[in-house]
Amino acid sequence: MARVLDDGRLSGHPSLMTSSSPAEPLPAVVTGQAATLITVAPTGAESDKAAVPALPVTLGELVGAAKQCRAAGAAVIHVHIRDDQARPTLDLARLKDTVLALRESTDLIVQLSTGGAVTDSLEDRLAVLDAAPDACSLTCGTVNFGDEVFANPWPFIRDLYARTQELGVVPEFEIFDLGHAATLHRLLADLGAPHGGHVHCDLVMGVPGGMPGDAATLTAAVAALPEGATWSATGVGRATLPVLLAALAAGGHLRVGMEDTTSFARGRPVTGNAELVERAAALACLAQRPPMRPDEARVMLGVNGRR
Ligand code: KMH
Ligand code: ZN
Repeated sequence: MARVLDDGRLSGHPSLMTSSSPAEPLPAVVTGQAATLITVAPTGAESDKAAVPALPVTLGELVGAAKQCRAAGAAVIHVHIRDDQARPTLDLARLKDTVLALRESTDLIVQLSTGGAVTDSLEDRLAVLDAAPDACSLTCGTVNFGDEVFANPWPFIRDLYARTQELGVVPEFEIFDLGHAATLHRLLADLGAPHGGHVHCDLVMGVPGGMPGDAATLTAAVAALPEGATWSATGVGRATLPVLLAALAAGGHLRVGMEDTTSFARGRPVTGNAELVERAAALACLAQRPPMRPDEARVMLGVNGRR
């Protein structure tokens, strides 16, 4: 298995060693190349464990996936949790236990989802921040979500953002559509900079009802972001690879994981989150932008030390 070493080098994957060194790519810190932040979204709220047995749904499975993904090159974990029946839940005690367990077993930045499932109440989604994660997702508008609606009304976005500022949680602004970028500008103009002072966005592309996952749309979305913002991109389902490649080409960062795709290739189910991170890390190394370590990501994102 290819692994990203602590200094950013890729080991164990000779076919992907393409830098000036014949053996291994030099770390970004030596070459001065920009590094690639890789976020893993291992679970999500949509896939069914019975249909996707490799989906991590218990705390043990989640921690195991987190460790493997860290070794493969991830620096951030975007977390949704499940109950004992593997159904999505926002149970606060479980969320707190999850944050602690991930902190104890990895140095990943722990980003809790405030999006939850489309059936979750706005109140429960707001309360996620009480689990004291390092970071959280913050979706910047309502979007059709397949046959459902992922509701993010403006007053909720405002309240959630104000609460991140109060509690010192770093938000990642989720952009499912171009109008969400306009809402992000409005939010920053109304309430000021996020905790940590840096704006980081994730373009979620290819959701049925949101923006499509192609290079032209990615370019337009990036142009609509606030100046100085960094961004990653996520392609859902068959948009996974086009978005990953377009994001690398455009200088962006990456989010991958079984929340977004359960197929590694046509007809070949994903066997675990680590192989998605491994593929992203290998492509980032090919692009001579090796994976960023969590400590480097903390600096970029303005995430403080452990609380
Ligand atoms: N599960 C989706 C309805 C987020 O995590 O912030 C929303 C979602 C976004 O996954
Ligand atoms: Zn999510």
